[in-house]
Amino acid sequence: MSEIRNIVILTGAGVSAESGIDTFRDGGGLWEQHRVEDVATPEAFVRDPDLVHRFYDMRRAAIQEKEPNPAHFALARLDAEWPGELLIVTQNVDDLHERAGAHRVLHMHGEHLKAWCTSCDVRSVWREPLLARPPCPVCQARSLRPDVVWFGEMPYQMERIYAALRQADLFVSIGTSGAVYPAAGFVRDARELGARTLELNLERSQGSSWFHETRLGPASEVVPQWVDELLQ
Ligand code: BJW
Repeated sequence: MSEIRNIVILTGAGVSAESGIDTFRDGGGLWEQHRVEDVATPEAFVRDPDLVHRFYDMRRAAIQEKEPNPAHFALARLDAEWPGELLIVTQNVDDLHERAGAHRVLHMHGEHLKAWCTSCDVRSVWREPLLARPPCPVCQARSLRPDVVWFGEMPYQMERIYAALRQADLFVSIGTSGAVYPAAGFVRDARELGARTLELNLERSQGSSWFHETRLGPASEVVPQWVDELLQ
């Protein structure tokens, strides 16, 4: 492993599953009979803002009760001890990587614990419900929405992600189905740019054939094993 210096890690809902946070596409992937694709869009928010606020208020409250699991802690240890470049690109909107102690984390699909004011364009730390339309703490407009990236919107910090992928010697994907782009395309991008590619997942993802290596198992087991190997 001595030739590996720069690492990009992509995480998805599977890394938080054992913390008790539901994934999107396992077990039916429905919330009150709605598919995620029907609530996580700007069109859904225009059509039925109360429905969308209830969906996010419930999930924002729920994540504050959850705790990081051994996969989050192993990645935080890797972040602390890895001497080269490392970037954890998470699709997750929970804060469990940070609560486990990781610092080099980028939330490409936003964060549950932030609200975005569409009047003044400021993002504020937010832990409370939005259904009652509380005022923006900066401009007082009642225009707050969850600071998450919906289908059809541009994920955050794409330039920084692609810059890291260009430098990566190793790309590791953990607990993501490979169903949602552009994240689902990172393995192909990384591989074409010369990185070794590794998948850690409960089952093979949709883009599994792009990985040089796949290790199957629960994240709480396969991630700590892989981190131990890398740091030994
Ligand atoms: C375990 C485990 C355990 C379980 N241990 N593992 C047609 C073709 C191609 C693309 C498109 C298309 N039509 C439209 C698009 C684009 C669209 C898209 O991809 N749609 C698909 C449905 C096809 N994408 C977009 O619109 C994105 N924007 C965009 O493309 O902008 C233009 C652009 C162009 C070029 C460059 C850049 C930009 C935006 C996507 C936004 C996604 N938002 C959501 C909601 C976020 C807020 C919220 O949380 O509500 O993000 S959707 C949802 O899916 C969420 C997730 O981050 C994302 C990915 O899900 P994830 O994490 O993979 O979860 P699951 O449930 O799918 O999988 C769980 C995995 O865990 C499984 O593999 C299990 O095996 C595993 N697992 N337990 C280990 N214990």
